[in-house]
Formats: sequence, structure tokens, C-alpha cells
Amino acid sequence: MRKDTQGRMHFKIVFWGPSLSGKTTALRWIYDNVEGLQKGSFTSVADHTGRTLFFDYTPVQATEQVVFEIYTVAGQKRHAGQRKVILEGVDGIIFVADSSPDQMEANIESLNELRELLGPRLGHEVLLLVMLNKQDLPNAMQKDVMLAKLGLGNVTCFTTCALSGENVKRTFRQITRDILMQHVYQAPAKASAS
Ligand SMILES: Nc1nc2c(ncn2[C@@H]2O[C@H](COP(=O)(O)OP(=O)(O)OP(=O)(O)O)[C@@H](O)[C@H]2O)c(=O)[nH]1
Ligand SMILES: [Mg+2]
Repeated sequence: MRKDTQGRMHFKIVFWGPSLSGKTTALRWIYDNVEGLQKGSFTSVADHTGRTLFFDYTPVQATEQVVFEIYTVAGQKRHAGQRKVILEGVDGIIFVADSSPDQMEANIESLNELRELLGPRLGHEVLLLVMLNKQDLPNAMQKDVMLAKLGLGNVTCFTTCALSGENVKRTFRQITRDILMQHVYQAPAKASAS
């Protein structure tokens, strides 16, 4: 969290996950569909195929005093340097896993990279929520199986479809509430990364 010159608090939320898991789609859905929030512009640094090259970013003003700065990272392996930069000052992570069975390896690799970068802060000072995305696919993996493979135990988790927006708003609402609660009460986060 950082405070600006007018005393507003800025909290940073990052969508993290492997390439093509649906991070940009989810943030775009929030930008287009979540009402009652004052949104700034949507910035996207992407290649011609729509894959994120550096980040997507949009600021969302929740109240006069609270702004959420929301980012997505570039999931492709070669963009590790860019991802690390985006993590600076992060308050909460939404880990977007791809529910296709053939993407499980990529999910694990992406989560392990995050664990390495944040260490014990992940799931504690830095809140962690999980989106099991692409649940609309006919061969989508089940929640329990995915969480076990990811080595995630007691973590807040939603099954989503970022294309239709199913559960995307719930995920966003949950992380913003958890971040504010953590800030107000300085309570240890419920979510655990291990
Ligand atoms: N079936 C299905 N497709 C999805 C879903 N979410 C995203 N997609 C599709 O998956 C592809 C990749 O989505 P993106 O949102 O660009 O993925 P990303 O995670 O931002 O990928 P990078 O920018 O490379 O890290 C697009 O074709 C989306 O339309 C979903 O819930 N279900
Ligand atoms: Mg993207």
C-alpha cells in the first residue's frame, strides 16, 4: 500500500498465472462489467496476437480514500523479468490457473516462480486468491484435483470462466475485501500458499 499526496490509499492487485490462462480476459471483464466503481483507463502492452508483452493495468477507485491498482503479468516464460518488476509493492495476488489438463505443468511452474519470488510473504503479507479458470471447457479439471496438484491447501479459490465472467466479480470482490480487512485489522491472512 502507498499513500498519495492527497492521502488516498493505493492497494496493488496482480493477476498472475501461465500464458493464456485468462488473466487479461478476466481484468477486461472486470473493467467492462463491474459497476459502481470509478475506473480509469485500461492500459495494455500486448503483441499483435493479444498476448501480454509487459502488463495490463487499470486503476479502480473504490471510495474517496481507496484506489485499487490492478495489473496482469505477461505469462510467457520469456517475460520473467517483466513479471518480477510488476510484483513490486504488491498487496494481493489472484493466481489464474488454466483448467485444461495439458496446462497443469505450466500452472505449477508459474506458481513455483511466484513462491520463489515472494517467499514466506505469499499468503501472508501478500494475500493469495486462486481462480481455476476455463471451467467451461469440457475436459476442465476438478477443483480438488487441481488444488492438490498445485500444492495449495487452505486457500480461497473460485472456479471461473473469464469469457462469460462467471465468478470473476466474486473473486475481485473477495480480494478487495480481504485486502481492506487485512489493512484495517492488520490480521494475518487466511490464505496459505503451501
Ligand atoms: N474457454 C475459455 N477460454 C478462455 C477463458 N478465459 C480466457 N480464455 C481464452 O484464452 C485465451 C487467452 O486469454 P488471455 O486472457 O489473453 O490470457 P493471458 O493469461 O492474459 O495470457 P498472457 O497475456 O500470454 O499471459 C483467449 O483466447 C481467451 O479468449 C475461459 O474461461 N474459458
Ligand atoms: Mg495477458
